[in-house]
Amino acid sequence: MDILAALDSLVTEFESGLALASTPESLEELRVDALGRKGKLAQIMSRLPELEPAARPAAGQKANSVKERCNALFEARKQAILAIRESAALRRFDPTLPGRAPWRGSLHPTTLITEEICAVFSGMGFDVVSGPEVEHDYYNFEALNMPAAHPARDMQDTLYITGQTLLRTHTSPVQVRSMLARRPPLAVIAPGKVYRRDSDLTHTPMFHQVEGLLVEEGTSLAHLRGTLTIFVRAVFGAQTRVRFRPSFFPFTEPSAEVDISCSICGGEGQVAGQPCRVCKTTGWVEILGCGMVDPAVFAAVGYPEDISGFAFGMGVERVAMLKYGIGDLRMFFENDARFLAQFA
Ligand code: 2NM
Repeated sequence: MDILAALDSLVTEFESGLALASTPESLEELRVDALGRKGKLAQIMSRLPELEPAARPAAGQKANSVKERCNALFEARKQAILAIRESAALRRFDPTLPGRAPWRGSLHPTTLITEEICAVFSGMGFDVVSGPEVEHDYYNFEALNMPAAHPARDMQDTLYITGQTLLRTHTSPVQVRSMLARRPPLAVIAPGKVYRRDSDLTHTPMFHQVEGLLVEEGTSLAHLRGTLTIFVRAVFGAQTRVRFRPSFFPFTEPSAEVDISCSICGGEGQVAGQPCRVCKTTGWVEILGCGMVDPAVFAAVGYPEDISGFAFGMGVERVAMLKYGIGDLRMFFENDARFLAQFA
């Protein structure tokens, strides 16, 4: 074949080769094969001396335009292949697939249990009230039958701010404030943070309490027992048994501690033949303290001598631990997302 014809067929072959190539790699292979240093064009050009000297410039010019034409064809085909690839990638994105569920926060178990406790008492007509965490000595101790010299003050390891102000050691001062602000009959429940100078495996310097108070003429221990039994069965289930043990608090007389049948082993003392770690095989766990409000407390708030009422208090973290079988108090304060997400 003469050189000029060879140049023409190089272009046609290159063009049909490009049409068949479908990847940038095979395209590049074609380009090197046709236009590379040892490619077909170079081979054809090596035959230039075969031509008459006068015919050589025209052949050289044609070779150049063949090279340009091939390069242009190559570029166009390459862009087309890349465009196809991109649209294929777009088609692989399926907009009808359901999205990833967004990470949703959840309430802290302390909040959940506080709300649950308050909801049960709200249902029985108690008002939910709150008060300051920085308290005056008077509301935290004095009005609660714990005067300065009273040995009961030693029961509280108090965080003092000044001589007379302190971080409340229980939410009872809120009840005192409620009694001062209202007249009987009244029924209030006071949830909130309380502080004690105590820190070990089973005590934190801050924890949460819910305390309740009901004052109404003719209130008896039976009302207290009935109210707390309804509460316990609402939170721990209708099968839960309740027992009262005599106890002592400066602000109640008589006083009692309330045990419930263990929510983990159902009062059996064993779980799957193993000793229950929550009730330590006794089948009972202490859940709260309570009593009939001491007349000295009523005197401090100026209530009539013949009035009566009951009060009770419980630790929220403790209730949550018993309800959910949480073995370690630290879980409540570490804010490990894996722990918290289980209450979503
Ligand atoms: C408890 C146990 C017993 C209590 C008493 C009062 C008040 F202010 F009315 F006197 N509020 N809370 C009380 C009584 C709290 O917690 C273990």
